[in-house]
Amino acid sequence: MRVFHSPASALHDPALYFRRGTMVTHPEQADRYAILHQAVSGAHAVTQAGDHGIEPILAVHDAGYVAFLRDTWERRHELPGVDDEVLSGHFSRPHMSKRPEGLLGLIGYYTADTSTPIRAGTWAAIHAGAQIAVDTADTALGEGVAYALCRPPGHHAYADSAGGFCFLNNSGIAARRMQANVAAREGRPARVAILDIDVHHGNGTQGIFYEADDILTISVHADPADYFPYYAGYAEETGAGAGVGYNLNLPLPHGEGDSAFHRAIEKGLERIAAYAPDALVVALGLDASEHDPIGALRVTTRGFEQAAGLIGSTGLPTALIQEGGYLCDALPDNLSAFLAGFEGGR
Ligand code: SP5
Ligand code: ZN
Repeated sequence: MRVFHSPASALHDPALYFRRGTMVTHPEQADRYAILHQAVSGAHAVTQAGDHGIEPILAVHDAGYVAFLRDTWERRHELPGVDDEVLSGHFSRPHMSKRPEGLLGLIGYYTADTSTPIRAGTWAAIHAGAQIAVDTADTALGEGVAYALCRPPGHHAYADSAGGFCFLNNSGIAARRMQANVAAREGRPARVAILDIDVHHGNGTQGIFYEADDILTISVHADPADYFPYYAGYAEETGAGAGVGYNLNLPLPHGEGDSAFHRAIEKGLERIAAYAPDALVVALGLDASEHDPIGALRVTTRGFEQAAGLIGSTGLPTALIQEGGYLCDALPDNLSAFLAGFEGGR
C-alpha cells in the first residue's frame, strides 16, 4: 500500500519528560520515525507528503491554538532562561478559563501536561504530520487504503489543546478531509468513522467530535481509571447534543491480550457497520503491544496482524494514521504485521 511520510517528522525530538516527580527520557522520540520508516521501506510504496496548507488543519483546530503552535518558538525570547524547549509548569483548570496575554500563561492555557514541549522543529514536524494525514486521506479514497507515518502522534490533541505527546489531531484531520472529499464527489453529506486502537483512550478525538453525528468515534483502550488519560475514556461517555450515540468507548482491563483486543475491535466494527460510513480512519497506535514500554495490554505481533485483518475486511476506504507505539524490538514488526494483515483482510 502507499505510505506517506516526511523527513520533517524527525525535527521534533523532546528530550525529557516530567513523570512522578522526576525527569525521565521522553518516550515519544524522533527515532520512532526512522524505525517505522525502515519497517515500511521495501514492502510498501513510500512517498513524501506534499503541502496542502493550513486549511485542513483549521477544519479541525481552533485558529488561536494553531497560531500559538506556529508562533511560540519565535516568541521564546519573552521567557528568560528558555534553552531548547518551551514548556510551562502552569495549566488552566475548568474553573479558571481566562486566556491570558503572556506567553507562559498561554502555554498552560493550550496544554494539558508536560509531555508536549515546543522546540525549534516542533511546528515543522507537526505541520508535516497533518500534511501526511491529508495525503493519506486523499489516497485512501482513490486506492482503498493508505498509511500515514505521523509523528508526533495526534489523538490526545483537542481542537485547542496539546497533551499526551500530541499537538495536531492527525486522525481527526484525515476524517474531515475524507468527509469533505466524498461530499464534494457525491454531492451529498458524507459520514466517516474513526476506530482508535491505541492503548490509550483517544480523548482529543472524542472531544473534537463529541457533539457530531457525522463523524462516529470509537476507542478501544486500557481502562483509564488508573492510566492515561485518566479523565476520559469511560463507557458512559456516549456523545452530547446531536452527537449522542456517536461516541463509543470500549475500555479493557489491564493485562488483557489478543482475544479481548479482538472482541473489542469486533464490537467497534459492528457499530461501524450499523453506521454505514463512507470511509474509515484507523487511529493506529501500536502501544497495546505486550512489549511496549508504556503499554498496559498484551497484544502479540500475530494479534496485530489478525486485528488488521478484521478491520480490512470492512472493505471501506481506510486511512491508517500512526498514533502511539514506543521504542522496543517488536515495534517495527508490529507495524509490518498490521499492514500485511490489513491487505490480507481485503
Ligand atoms: C499517543 C500516545 O500514546 N500518548 C501517550 C501519552 C501517555 N502519557 C503518559 C505516559 C507516562 C509514561 N512515562 C514513562 C517513561 C518511560 N521512560
Ligand atoms: Zn498511546
